[in-house]
Amino acid sequence: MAERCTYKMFVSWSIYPRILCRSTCKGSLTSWYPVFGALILVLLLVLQLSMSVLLKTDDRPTDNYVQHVVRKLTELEYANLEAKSVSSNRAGSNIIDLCDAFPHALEGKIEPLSLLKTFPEVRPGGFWRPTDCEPRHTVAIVVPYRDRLEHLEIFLKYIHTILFRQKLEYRIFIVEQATGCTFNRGMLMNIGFLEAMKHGNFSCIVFHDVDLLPEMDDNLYSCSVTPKHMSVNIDKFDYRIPYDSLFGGVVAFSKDHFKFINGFANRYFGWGGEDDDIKRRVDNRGLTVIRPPDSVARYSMLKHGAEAGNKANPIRYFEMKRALEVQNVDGLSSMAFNPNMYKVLDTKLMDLYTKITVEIHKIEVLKVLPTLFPIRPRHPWISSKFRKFIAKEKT
Ligand code: UD2
Ligand code: MN
Repeated sequence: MAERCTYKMFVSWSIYPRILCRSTCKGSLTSWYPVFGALILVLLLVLQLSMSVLLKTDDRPTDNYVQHVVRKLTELEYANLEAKSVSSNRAGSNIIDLCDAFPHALEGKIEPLSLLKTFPEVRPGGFWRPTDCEPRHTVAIVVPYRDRLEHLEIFLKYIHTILFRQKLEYRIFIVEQATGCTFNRGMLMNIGFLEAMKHGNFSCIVFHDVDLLPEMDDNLYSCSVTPKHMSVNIDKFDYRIPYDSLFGGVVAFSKDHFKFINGFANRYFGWGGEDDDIKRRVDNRGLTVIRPPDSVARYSMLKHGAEAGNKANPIRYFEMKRALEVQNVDGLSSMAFNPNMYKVLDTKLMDLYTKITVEIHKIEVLKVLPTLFPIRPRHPWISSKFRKFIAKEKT
């Protein structure tokens, strides 16, 4: 009888309302309290365990771990490249080893301004390749430039040290825009790309602002399987990315990917827009952007103000709206279609770089594109100043 009562009580407590149990086996419920207590404790324990597994709050991989994974992945990537290049490079009898994917000379953090020195080993035109091993990458560094001599001098002395340590075959191209037309960073990059290809068969191109100095020598100036944004964390922005889709500063593209997206847009005159536009081009072609780990992608920006010849482009937001629509028209394709868009005035082999001076012809650049404002806007919110600007753009 006692057993039946206990059984009934257990079933009733767990399934039926407690009042039912009280009516059948009054008085013996208290003897089960320790068991219920234990059950509740076990339940709480299980709940806590499953929550910690689901939320994973305290076992996120460390930055070092992420770096390690990225490096392993990159090594795998390099191993594939190695298999290809070994067959082509080692046909002769003078076999030397491929340079390490992560050369031993890399130290991590460097003090930008402590490195300035001269480089007798760099060949005229800013060309260098290691002699003790076969370089894995052939890189063109393309820098858009006008009237920032102070920055250029610091940049050149500094960047060579890092590129030596990384055992790259490289050449630096400074693409200088002649006076007379608003600065056009995107188009200078395209010109740099086309001109660099005349000087060598570069498989990788790093597009680089002149005022950015890498703080870590293991931020590799080589290309990856997808386009790479290298200047993620800059001192000027407290080493935090201002917005997630940022793609300005320093970016690396394989030659094929750069052609695949049709290069930079040429239609951005003045400051801004061209960097967000190229990010849209990359996304539109289904390419993902990779970034080195936060602790590696660190840069210092040399101080500067806004230049008179590079005022903020007032129509950049309008232009960005049609970024995808004109992707195939505006870029490397239009430069091949209309060779009058620019003129190379001079190519000089300087001690530490190749200097390409170009003249950009704005009217020719815009000529190949559909008019941005086909109907003259009559909305009351458009100021007369802006109306005049649009009218000028149309001519
Ligand atoms: C941001 C971007 C830059 C570019 C620009 C908008 C980052 C870190 N930087 O830079 O990549 O998208 O906005 O156009 O995201 N330059 C000259 N002479 C001039 C003007 C410009 O040489 O008179 C060159 C130089 O290489 C310079 C670069 O163009 O570093 C970008 O111009 P900026 O430094 O004035 O623009 P900033 O720092 O706002
Ligand atoms: Mn800058």
